[in-house]
Amino acid sequence: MKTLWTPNSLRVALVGSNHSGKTVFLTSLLANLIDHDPQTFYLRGWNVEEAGLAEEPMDGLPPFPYAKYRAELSAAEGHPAPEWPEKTYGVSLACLRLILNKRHHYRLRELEFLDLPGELVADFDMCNRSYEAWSRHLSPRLALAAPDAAARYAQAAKALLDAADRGRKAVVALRPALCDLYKQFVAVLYRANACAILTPSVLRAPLDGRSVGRTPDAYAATLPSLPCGLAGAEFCPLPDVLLDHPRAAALVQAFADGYERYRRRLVLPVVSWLRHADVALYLVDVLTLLAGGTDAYNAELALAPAVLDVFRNRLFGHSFLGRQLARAIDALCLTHVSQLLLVAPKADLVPPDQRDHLVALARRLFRQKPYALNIPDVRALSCAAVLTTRPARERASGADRLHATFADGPRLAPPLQIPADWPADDWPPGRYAYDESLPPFPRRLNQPPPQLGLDDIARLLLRLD
Ligand SMILES: Nc1nc2c(ncn2[C@@H]2O[C@H](COP(=O)(O)OP(=O)(O)O)[C@@H](O)[C@H]2O)c(=O)[nH]1
Ligand SMILES: [Mg+2]
Repeated sequence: MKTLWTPNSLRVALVGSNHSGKTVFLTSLLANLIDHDPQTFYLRGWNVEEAGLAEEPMDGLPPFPYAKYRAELSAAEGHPAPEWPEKTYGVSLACLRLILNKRHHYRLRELEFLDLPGELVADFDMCNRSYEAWSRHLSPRLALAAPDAAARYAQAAKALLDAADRGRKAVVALRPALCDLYKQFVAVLYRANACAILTPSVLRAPLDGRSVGRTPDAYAATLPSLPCGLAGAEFCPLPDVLLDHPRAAALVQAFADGYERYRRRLVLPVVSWLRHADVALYLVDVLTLLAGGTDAYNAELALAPAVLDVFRNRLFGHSFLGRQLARAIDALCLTHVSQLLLVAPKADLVPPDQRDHLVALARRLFRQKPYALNIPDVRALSCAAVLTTRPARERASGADRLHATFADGPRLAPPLQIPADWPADDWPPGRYAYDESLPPFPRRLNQPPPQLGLDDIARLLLRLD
């Protein structure tokens, strides 16, 4: 028996906005590897001889709740109908060890993935910025997404400061009122489809896992009860006019303390794990961006550099020397990540002849030079982690359509025209609307879900090409 016993382990940074399909992607990939069927999941003639998922916490992170998600998707173990996994609230780690066999040649592989709430990505900008730098960095982006609300926020914040000044009240005491003002601004950003840049992310994925409501109205109703940061150490970005105001120094310091606690507890552990990744797998949810209109597109675009910077910058702190060092290292193009996979998910919702468009759109979102990065190998692909549709023909017109089960039952999906490039002109939300289908996960727990192109990605990750 020929065996390559050195474990070939690969750390995969699975990133993407909230709802881009990370948890489903990971669950289906694990299912297809753990219960590998060489007929449906092509690994170039390799078979999975043995697969084991670590069940203990690693690197201080809890294990990915694979069995729970698997059972949800399969309508097994007490779930009345198949359902997509619930929104992710915590960070967890999946570590899969595989023994692969091809004609008595053996390979040992180890894949590690971090599953995180997509909302946390909006906090990545904190990783190498002081509170003030973060706040100043954020302001123009927020203003771009909702200019009127941004101006109102700045005016109201300044009015609070002036009133405290006139009443000779301690400006530090304005903290809760300012956080409340910021939350009102956040409600508008949410309505403006700028969810991707909403930060601190606990405003969308609270640490206690409570649900925040998906419609703008339901979300706005939950907001007042959510802490803006860690409970007891709340903070929010401040308009520049306050940051620059000499009377606001103590307030800025108090927010900086809350920010620092939040950053150390929530952001840095995740970012440090991601920095040591070998492969970055970025789920670019092209379908949702198209459906969300220009604003959703702009929000993702604003977020992308922060995501990709994680793989480039180093944690050198805010000191002058630290910044110089980071710059020097940038210039040397040193990076751990050797491969960036831009993956357009949910390809099953797109008619087969338009799936190439998804790939082109995923690639073109990152057309700008700075994001071409210093990663040697950048590829764009599309996949459906779970294939929920099948081709069908519309009776009346004879047109090719897709059939799937939706919340209202099985039927044809609405026709969808994916453009070959991002629309040159503004496009409103809903122009490229699509319906979310339900998972057709087999009920048998050891039968992996059907997929599309997920095996291509598995081959890349397992280095079987
Ligand atoms: N049709 C289809 N829908 C998917 C697929 N993957 C994810 N989805 C949809 O995207 C939603 C969000 O997926 P999830 O993995 O929870 O996203 P996350 O927030 O990035 O972890 C799911 O509830 C599904 O509606 C897929 O492969 N095919
Ligand atoms: Mg998730």
